[in-house]
Amino acid sequence: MARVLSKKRIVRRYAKNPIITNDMIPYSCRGVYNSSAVKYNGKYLMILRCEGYNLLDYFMVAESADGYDWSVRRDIIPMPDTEEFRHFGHNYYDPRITRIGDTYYITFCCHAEEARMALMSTKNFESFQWEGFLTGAGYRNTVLFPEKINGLYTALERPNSVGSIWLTQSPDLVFWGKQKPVLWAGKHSVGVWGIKKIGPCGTPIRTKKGWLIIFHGVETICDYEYLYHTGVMLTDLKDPSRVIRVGTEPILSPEMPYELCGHAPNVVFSSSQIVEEDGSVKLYYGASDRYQCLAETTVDLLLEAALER
Ligand code: BMA
Repeated sequence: MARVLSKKRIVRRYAKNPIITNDMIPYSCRGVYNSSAVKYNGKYLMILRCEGYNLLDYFMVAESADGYDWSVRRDIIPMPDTEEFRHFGHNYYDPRITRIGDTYYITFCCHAEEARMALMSTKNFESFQWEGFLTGAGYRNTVLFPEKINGLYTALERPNSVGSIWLTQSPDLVFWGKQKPVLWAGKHSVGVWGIKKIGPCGTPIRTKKGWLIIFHGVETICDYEYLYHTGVMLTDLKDPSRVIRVGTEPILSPEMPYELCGHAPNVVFSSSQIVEEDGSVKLYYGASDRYQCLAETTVDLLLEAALER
């Protein structure tokens, strides 16, 4: 039997998890999870995915001085008042924030008959601009790279039809093309923990060794129950569709009560991480579609998890 080194020591959960719960939200809210954090003007800001008791979604902004203790701003983020956006009612979720220059781009999923990805931007987290849809129907996860690659905006996306991670590029954030598969879901490409489907988590991290990409993998139990894990891979800096290595084991899997038991049991779902100047990483993740949590690691440990087999 092949001996696989355990990746459990890569990530350490914050002892005071969950860091944000529905009690902190001033409106009807049964869960706050899969939210996305960035550093902005020396502060930490997070766009929260909140879910009302009527199952409708809304986004709010939370603030923190240190990334651990959070307070929630009063107002709900106003969403675009366009006919095409109104079609989705209040079914939008899983924001992912990427800073490019002085603009923060927020990709998120809109769900009506099917899921499609949308884009908003902000420079100050007070007012938000609607940028339009990034995909047609059939996509649930898109995250932008923090810089243009070979002169083009670049994103990772997940077509639901194949449940795998693809790369797509655009000259203007409007017209997308040059799609290439990056990593297929499956036992041999990822491992049993990514057998059913996979999708990108937060903004890819540039390192000297390549793009460090955190992604989720979904395992099926008894053919019907889903278990969500978090893993890492490393891809080529010049051609991020070229995988250098996929970490064998997940770095985070549902184990704590708040991950095992919530509105969707057995889910850890990260949409963002903050890389500090000293190389430490705050990995924010949603737990069981109910709570917002934090785990800590470093870029070096994540690289080790991706490269060590
Ligand atoms: C995915 C998304 C996530 C959710 C996960 C587990 O398809 O909808 O928002 O956390 O399922 O329910």
